[in-house]
Amino acid sequence: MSSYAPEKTDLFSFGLWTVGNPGRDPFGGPTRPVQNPNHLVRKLAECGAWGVNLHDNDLVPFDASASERDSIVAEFKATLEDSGMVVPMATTNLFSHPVFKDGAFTSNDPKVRAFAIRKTMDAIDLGVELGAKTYVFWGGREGTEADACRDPRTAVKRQREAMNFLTSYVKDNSYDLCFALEAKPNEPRSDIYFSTTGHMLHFISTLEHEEMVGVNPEVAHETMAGLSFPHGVAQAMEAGKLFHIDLNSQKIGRYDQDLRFGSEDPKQALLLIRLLEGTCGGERYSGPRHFDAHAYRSEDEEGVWDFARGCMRTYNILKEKAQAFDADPEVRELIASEQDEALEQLTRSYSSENAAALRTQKIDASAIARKGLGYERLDQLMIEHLLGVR
Ligand code: GLT
Ligand code: MN
Ligand code: MN
Repeated sequence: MSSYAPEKTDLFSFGLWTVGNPGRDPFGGPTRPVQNPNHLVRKLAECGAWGVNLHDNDLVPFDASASERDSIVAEFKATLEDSGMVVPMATTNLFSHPVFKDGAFTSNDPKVRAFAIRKTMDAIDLGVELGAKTYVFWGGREGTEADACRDPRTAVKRQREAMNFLTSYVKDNSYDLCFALEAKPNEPRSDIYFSTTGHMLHFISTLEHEEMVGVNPEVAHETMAGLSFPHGVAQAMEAGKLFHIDLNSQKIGRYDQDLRFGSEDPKQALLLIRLLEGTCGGERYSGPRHFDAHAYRSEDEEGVWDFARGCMRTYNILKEKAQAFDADPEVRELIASEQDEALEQLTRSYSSENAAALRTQKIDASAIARKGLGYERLDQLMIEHLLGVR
């Protein structure tokens, strides 16, 4: 059995905003001091993480002058260098400043939309300067309470215009950067546009440079919507669009909890890791394993590092369990599907001959229906692997 200690090759990353979360919630102020980004990077390196992600304003304050920006960035680059950490992903804060109270790219005010695009251009420059290869878009404020304020189709068009402008900006600057769109159904808005990964996948297919744009699904966000996270991720993978992933944990029907990875949903987390690590077949996901989560509000700084180590350790424990589950001969036997090459040939693609031949096939629906599938046994095996008795 391995020690489950994180290795650089695990590609574990955390946002500055995750381990830097001071424990604020809508009903109470911070319970921990705000930490310096350079300190967070050094501590993440000590914990065994590989990468650190950031919003523009996690590092450079909203109102910093150009020279302040440059000296902050220079110090941060030196810290990355010293600690051996990388910045795989960057993003823009388009939600904290009150100017974005009614959205950024979808706001009704053209000045707000222009400001959002300009802020994102600057933040893309910053991300690229720090080495980021993926740029995340989370439209937290792109939504409504009073839904009559705009035609939702206008919001879709405005979001498309912004994506087309910004992908062209990236190309024009010859940046090696792709975009990953992150969905969320609600919070902080009552209803957020493009509420699930599925909505995003279709939207991407309508963009000018769709090859540059994929998704960044988050466990908590799809779970809030009551959906299966592994199914959403699988659809993104099958479409070649899983460009990034936000790992955390969430109870269904709650506010966005962003809990320590695997803490509430070990079975769903195991199903997810089977996909990401390719233990159930198919291609392995080769991108960053990003933990977009934070420590409980009850914790002090030590608790924050317990939280960060916990995310990575749980991932590696579940990875071992996924490998063992998928290599278990009893599991393999239960999921081995029936083969009937001649029959499958007929339905693989349409022709009038195939359709006619299909009509002549003997298929005994009643006999098939009588046969049990053994899924109770299969699921029990998964539980036994999870509980450590197999
Ligand atoms: C914010 C949000 C996350 C997003 C981040 C990127 S910021 O914390 O809750 O889900 O991924 O903007
Ligand atoms: Mn997220
Ligand atoms: Mn979240």
